[in-house]
Amino acid sequence: MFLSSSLPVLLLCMLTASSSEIKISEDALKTCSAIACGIPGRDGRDGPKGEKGEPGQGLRGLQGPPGKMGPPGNTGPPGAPGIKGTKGDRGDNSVVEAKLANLEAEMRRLKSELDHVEKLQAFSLGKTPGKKFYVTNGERMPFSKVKAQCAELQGTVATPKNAEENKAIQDMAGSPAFLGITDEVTEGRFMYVTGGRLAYSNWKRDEPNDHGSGEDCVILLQDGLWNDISCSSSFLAVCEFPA
Ligand code: MAN
Ligand code: CA
Ligand code: CA
Repeated sequence: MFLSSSLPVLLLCMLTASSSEIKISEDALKTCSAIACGIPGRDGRDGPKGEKGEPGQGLRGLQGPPGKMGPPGNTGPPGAPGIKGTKGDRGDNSVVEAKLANLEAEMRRLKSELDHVEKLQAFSLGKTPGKKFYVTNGERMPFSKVKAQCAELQGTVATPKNAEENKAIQDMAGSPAFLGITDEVTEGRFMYVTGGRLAYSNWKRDEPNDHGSGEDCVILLQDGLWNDISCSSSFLAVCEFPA
């Protein structure tokens, strides 16, 4: 405002000064009246703040050291299941095969030992190939117990089917022994306990007589003859085994 109103006066003052110099000389100022030239007033109020300038061209400082580690974050949700793995290879059979080889070797050793024991037993029993053989534990017991003992040994009660077998039992027993023969099913009809009617007998004179309260079992006396006797009486246990 000031500049626009005082500019013609100022230009006039300048034209009266030296033409070679574009400046307001002291003389020009002295020749101008105070009203025509004017005296500059006081400074006006500050204008509004300008817009932020562009960043300066100076060097940037070096990057500082990394800050301290922050606290751990919350646990995230479970991930999706992984893909199915490939099929594993077959297990190692070497341990099983080694155990099997040991078992087979042990079985061969046991078979050999059994063969040896069987030969010793046959020799000690006077066993003859193709002939039945008989064993006794030397004990006396009721007939039911003799049957049970022989069955436990997978044998049967000694049962002579001919004179030769009767003699073989007589020789090895040495004392009265039960035979595997009874008339328990039908009185007076003697049968083999293994089944079948009697095919051979060697009764003593006047036997069987079913004496007293009854006699349904049979014993081989020391002389090789037979007598019917009470099954609850105790006599030698002799078992028979096939040839
Ligand atoms: C006598 C005879 C036999 C009978 C026995 C019983 O020896 O009568 O027939 O079996 O006694 O002890
Ligand atoms: Ca009888
Ligand atoms: Ca009798």
